[in-house]
Amino acid sequence: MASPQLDLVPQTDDIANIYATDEDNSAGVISPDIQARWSRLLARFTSLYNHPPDWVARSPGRVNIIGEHIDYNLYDVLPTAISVDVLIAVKAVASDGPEAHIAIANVSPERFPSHRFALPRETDIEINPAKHEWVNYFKAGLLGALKFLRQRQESISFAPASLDVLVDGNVPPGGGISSSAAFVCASALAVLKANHHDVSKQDLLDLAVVSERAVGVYSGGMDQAASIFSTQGYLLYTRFFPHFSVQHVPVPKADKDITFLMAQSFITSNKAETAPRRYNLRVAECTLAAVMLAKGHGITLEKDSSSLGFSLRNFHHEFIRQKDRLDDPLESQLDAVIQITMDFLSAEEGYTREGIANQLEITVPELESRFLSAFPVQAERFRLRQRALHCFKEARRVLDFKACLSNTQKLDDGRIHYLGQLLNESQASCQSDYDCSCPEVDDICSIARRAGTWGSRLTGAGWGGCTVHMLPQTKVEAVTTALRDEYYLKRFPEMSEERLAEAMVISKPSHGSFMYAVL
Ligand code: NG1
Ligand code: MG
Repeated sequence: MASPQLDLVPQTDDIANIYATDEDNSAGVISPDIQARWSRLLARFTSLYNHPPDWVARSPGRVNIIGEHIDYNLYDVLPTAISVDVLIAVKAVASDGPEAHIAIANVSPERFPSHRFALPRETDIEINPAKHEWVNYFKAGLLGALKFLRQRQESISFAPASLDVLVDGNVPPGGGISSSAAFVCASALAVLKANHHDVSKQDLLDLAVVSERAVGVYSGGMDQAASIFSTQGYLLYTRFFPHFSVQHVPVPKADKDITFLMAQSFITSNKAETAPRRYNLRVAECTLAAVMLAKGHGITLEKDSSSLGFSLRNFHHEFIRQKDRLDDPLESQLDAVIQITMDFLSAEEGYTREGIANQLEITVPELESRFLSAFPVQAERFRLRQRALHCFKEARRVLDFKACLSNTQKLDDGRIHYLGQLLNESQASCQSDYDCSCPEVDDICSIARRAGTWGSRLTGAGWGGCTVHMLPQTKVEAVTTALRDEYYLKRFPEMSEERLAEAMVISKPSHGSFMYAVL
């Protein structure tokens, strides 16, 4: 059988909201080497299942350029999709029994073995987060998609289609660039399309954020937003307050071609295990800072959409409203809340539970049940001033970074260095005030800067994970060589070439999720 061809012309008429839009250069979305990977995927699918797929869903990994640990405070962030992605080829097939089934394989079957499982007709499929299987991420997207279809079709007799599925992902797993969001989004998209449903980006986002929690991860929303909404060549200015919205921010031309490099530290901070002392604790500290600042200024906060219901953005808004300054530019609003944080929150070694409870005029058990029980938190001291200062200043840096990109047709050297400085300041703040870096990440950033980056910082949750660097294309060779010699080979002399090849990813802002029809 001849290898099926990929339809490179997006079919904007039927699933316009997911396909590349008209103003995009759709031919540029897929380069010749990527086409080769797609062709291999189609050929593998055909030889495996004896028929070609109908659709290929794609969703990319993401990098957060700036705005770290502020999405759950409902402040704006600036991530973008990167060129590594998850491709899922799918075909709806006849069921061979009363129940539908899923046959799923991966192009690397040694690493990711094939599975086959039944789809219960009226109940949800089960996922065991304790059992770490690659197929869980597909199941998470499948679960979200089927729930969505059941609700939409308002009919319990909705019969999901049996599917043949083949997955090809090249986002390094566990590397801090959201292979999970890429996989879950692509899976949901593939299942929806195979069941004849054209989903909007907003619906896909909402269901993917909830789906990923089924795998045991609390998600702030930034990762899925970047994977779904990004557009090639643009950063995705993502807002969570007062509502979710996105704006595509171009990276203007410069004399030197600007590139982003992602470099893994290979230090893993397993969220499931460390969250009570790290990620969750930061969420709690920010919430407590917001509540303390509000109490100190006679403000009663209404609940918002953040995980614990009281975000720093919410306090900021109410404080500025009280001062009748809501028409002021956001930058000067932030300067005002930075000032009152320094005046009001203690610079001591952090607050105890008793100290916070006293100021809030509640008991310690009340404090614990209201703010420290939604998920486990382990801490003696709560560094409210440092965490709040990081968030407000990081939010300011996001605005400054975006303004610097937006106010010009061409980035001159001065502007480029200013952008790099904001990235470096973000790293310094993550290192000191937010305490979410680690010696290895600091080391990578220093090596990279010495070798010629404009700016280097951690990206994602931190405590290890991934770093992002802004550099001229002409310095890529020097920086990757320096990182290889001075970081990877030094710290991990035993590392295989295969792993080393996954350590660094070079990418320009890339396209978010899309779907291709196979003709
Ligand atoms: P990572 O750990 O890189 O997936 C996490 C959160 C984000 C955001 C960043 C910090 C999840 C799935 N993602 O990213 O929402 O809060 O940390 O900016 O938890
Ligand atoms: Mg993730």
